[in-house]
Amino acid sequence: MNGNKWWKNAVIYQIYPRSFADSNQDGIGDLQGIISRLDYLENLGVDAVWLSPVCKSPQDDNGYDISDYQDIDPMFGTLEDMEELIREAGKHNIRIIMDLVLNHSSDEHHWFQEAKKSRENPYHDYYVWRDGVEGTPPNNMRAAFGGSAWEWVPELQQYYFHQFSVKQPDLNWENPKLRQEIYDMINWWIDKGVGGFRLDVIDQIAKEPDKGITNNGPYLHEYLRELSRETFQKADLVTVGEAWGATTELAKLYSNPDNSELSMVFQFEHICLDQMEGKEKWDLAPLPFLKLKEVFARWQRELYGKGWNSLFWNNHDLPRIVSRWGNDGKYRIESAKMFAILLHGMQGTPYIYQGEELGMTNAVYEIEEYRDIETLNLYQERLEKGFKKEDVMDSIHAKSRDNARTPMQWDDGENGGFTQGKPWIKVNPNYKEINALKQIEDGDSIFNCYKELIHFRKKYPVFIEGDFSLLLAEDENIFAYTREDKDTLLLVVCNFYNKTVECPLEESVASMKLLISNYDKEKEQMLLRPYEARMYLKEK
Ligand code: TEU
Ligand code: CA
Repeated sequence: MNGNKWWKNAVIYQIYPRSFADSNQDGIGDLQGIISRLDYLENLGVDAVWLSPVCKSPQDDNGYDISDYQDIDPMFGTLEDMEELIREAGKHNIRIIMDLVLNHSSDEHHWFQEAKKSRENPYHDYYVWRDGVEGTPPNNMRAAFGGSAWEWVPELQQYYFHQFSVKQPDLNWENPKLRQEIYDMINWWIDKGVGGFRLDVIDQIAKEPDKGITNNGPYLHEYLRELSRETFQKADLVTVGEAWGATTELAKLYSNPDNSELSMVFQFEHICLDQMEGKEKWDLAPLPFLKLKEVFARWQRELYGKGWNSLFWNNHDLPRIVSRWGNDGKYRIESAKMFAILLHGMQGTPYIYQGEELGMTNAVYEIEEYRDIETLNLYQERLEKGFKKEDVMDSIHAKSRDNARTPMQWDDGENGGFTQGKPWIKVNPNYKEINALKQIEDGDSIFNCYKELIHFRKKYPVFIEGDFSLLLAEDENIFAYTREDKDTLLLVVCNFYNKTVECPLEESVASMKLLISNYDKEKEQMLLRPYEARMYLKEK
């Protein structure tokens, strides 16, 4: 049972290794760089670190194309460095969570190299092949990074299926031998002492391309239960699946308290709200605020006692929240703290993406400065379709994955202290203003706000098990809710916008103590300044 699992009161920090800290000045972050920053992570107070993929990879999709699941890419270090990281992190009470990319491998993985030798090769069936004729793919399914999802291999007179880039052929989960190899590999990592796994696009492993099915295939939960039984359940791990297609109903299966599948999933209902309906993320639309509140409240309510939520605003695929829905100009500090307070009061396991705790912002670059395969392909594709360059750049500035991937800003030295070499992607020029060193020393910084929130989550059990109620559901500016258990009441009140608003909760807060806020603590009347956020507590 998932009753008192450690990850229920944990806060998890995501590292994008190539952009975190560079130890050997080749311009790319690495494992020794992470080891050198463990004190920083311990100071922040996080319990675990999820590393985006560090396994061997030709880096077509920055490591989400793995060519050897049991080795480390030389760009990041060695297997010994990884073992050292697990050990050293352990000394700081930090567990290491690895990113498992199980929907596809790299085309340079030896399985695929074998698979394309002949139809009779024992590895052929590890991938998804269909017969056909050149120029006429089996159907018109599209890959996430542009183009057809089918790639022709003349030697075999067959197409293989890839939901992402051509260099990321989909694995065939129908094959029991492939599944067994995956379990053996996972158990090998468990034996090395990892604390858990994040499972990349896990809802896409049970695809059925002949029926046009990508996610939520009919055998998905059967595969997950087998995977969990053969691996995760043998150890006290946290597992979080990336599931763009999750609904609350599905999330109750994934995160069933009987521990039969995973600990929790990342779901993206809130994340997808600011795009035009039925269109792509690049087709920008204003955030529907009432809907945002409804989505959070529904996930909080429906998973209560029946599953477990993950809580996040950011990851390596998403724009920076302070630029996206906050204010990265005059109210950057206030709005960054507002997002922190709003999220950390909810039920679930919070994930902080590197730099979020500093209020790092989006990058607004020329196209030449972008590195992400998704962004670069999109740019070409839209220009060819006749979109105006300015419009395409607006979309990229708003939504490019590289917004999250610019180097971590450690101090105001060269390249923000990330590297003394040439960084693989341009450092955001605002590093002189926004950096870790400056914020650690400043008691009022965003960093210290996160630190306090993490501390409160560990101090008061109401954060973990308290029941959630949304307040002022129809209010156009304020996001307010309570959490309640038999001993404690917690109240979170946030002004989501850049204006002063009156808050009709004067009576509710009268007997409560202000735990944390993002403005001068003295002002007690219920007039909320731009992006003002307050968290109150009452012991009953
Ligand atoms: O992302 C899954 C995914 O669907 C993304 O392509 C997402 O849709 C996109 O970034 C938002 O536009 C995961 C990883 O997080 C991502 O980094 C990988 O590129 C992708 O899987 C393939 O492994
Ligand atoms: Ca390096």
